[in-house]
Amino acid sequence: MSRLMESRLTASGLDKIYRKIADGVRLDFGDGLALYQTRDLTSVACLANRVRERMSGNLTYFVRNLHINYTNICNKGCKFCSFYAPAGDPRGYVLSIQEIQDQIRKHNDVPIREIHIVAGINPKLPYQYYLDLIRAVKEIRPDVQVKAFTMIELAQIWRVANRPMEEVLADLKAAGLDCCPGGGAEVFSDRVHEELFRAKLDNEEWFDVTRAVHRAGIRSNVTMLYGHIETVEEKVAHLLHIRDLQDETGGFMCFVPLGFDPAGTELSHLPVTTGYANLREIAIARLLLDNIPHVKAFWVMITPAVAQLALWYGADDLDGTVTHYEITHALGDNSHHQELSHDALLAMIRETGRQPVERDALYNSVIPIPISTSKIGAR
Ligand code: V47
Repeated sequence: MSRLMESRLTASGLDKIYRKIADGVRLDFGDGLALYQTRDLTSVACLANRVRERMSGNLTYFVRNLHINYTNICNKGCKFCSFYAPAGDPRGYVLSIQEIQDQIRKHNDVPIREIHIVAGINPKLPYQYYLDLIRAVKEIRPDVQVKAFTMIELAQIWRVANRPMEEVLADLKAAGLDCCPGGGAEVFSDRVHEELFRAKLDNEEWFDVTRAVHRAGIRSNVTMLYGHIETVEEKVAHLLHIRDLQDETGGFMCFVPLGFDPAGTELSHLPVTTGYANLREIAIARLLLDNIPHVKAFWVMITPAVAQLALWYGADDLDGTVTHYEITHALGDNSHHQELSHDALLAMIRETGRQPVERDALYNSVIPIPISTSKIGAR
């Protein structure tokens, strides 16, 4: 470590954490608080980047993907959500299997690797709908991987199936489910749960569904929604809960921090998360989640500009080309068309000196990675 960096880390009180990271010692709750307390984000980033490069070298992952939201009708009434429509609301929709296939067919000429499918909790949908949905995707695009259903949706699918969770997961796998997205985790705090998303699974139930999913051999991602009413202590506890669960199951592929977008929600008086806050969440997550292989900078929510910087703040994944995203509108024009071309993503990554790796939903590289270019600084 350079003298400059050493004195900087000492001045910001992070020297103890630096030593732990250098020695491979796990950070604890107090370290998490210290990382949130300092304003010296450059030092936090320097530590996070060290861990990022230890875990992923110079590689930065991205995927050619599509998002499909099969229904916006939802009975959960989460205060942070602008996407949902309660039953009977004229904005409510359910996509038919035919409509879903039509959406996918529009991208027939694109070598998509992942289709990300999530939606509201619509109790009218029968068990068969979920199985048909996955089969319908695989029927017309057998080459793509289906990343579908949050733990909240899986609990609902289990409810309507009225069968043991193990059998439901086996059916979904047989239909073509490859992995699950990380949405719906929000913040594992009873207080925030009660205040913002009381009708949803509680934290223990979320862990139980995740355990069942991982036990069934289905890997998943995990998120944290920040920038609303949560405290720093609740964020550290959330990250440590994820770390504990990963020690137990090993089934998480990627952590995805999601900055709260207040537009159109019951919390619209709150400010939008800043670039500083977004980068800080990525860096601290990289440091605390020492057992999760990837940390995602989801450009749709934090903007492409901040996502690009995040590649030096702990992130090693930019998600993907996307095209259409209904949950939030980071590009600010209020349209759901949110897309980065394959070339734009490559250019964004290369400009930072990182090595792009096109991946599938399970983080397999689409083309073998040349060893010489995976080294830091190689061009
Ligand atoms: O579950 C809802 C969140 C999630 C808002 O797994 C909001 O790779 C911000 O989970 N402002 C869905 N966030 C998105 C998601 C996701 C996205 C990209 C990649 C992956 C992955 C997962 O969005 C929801 C909820 O936690 N959300 N409303 C809002 N107003």
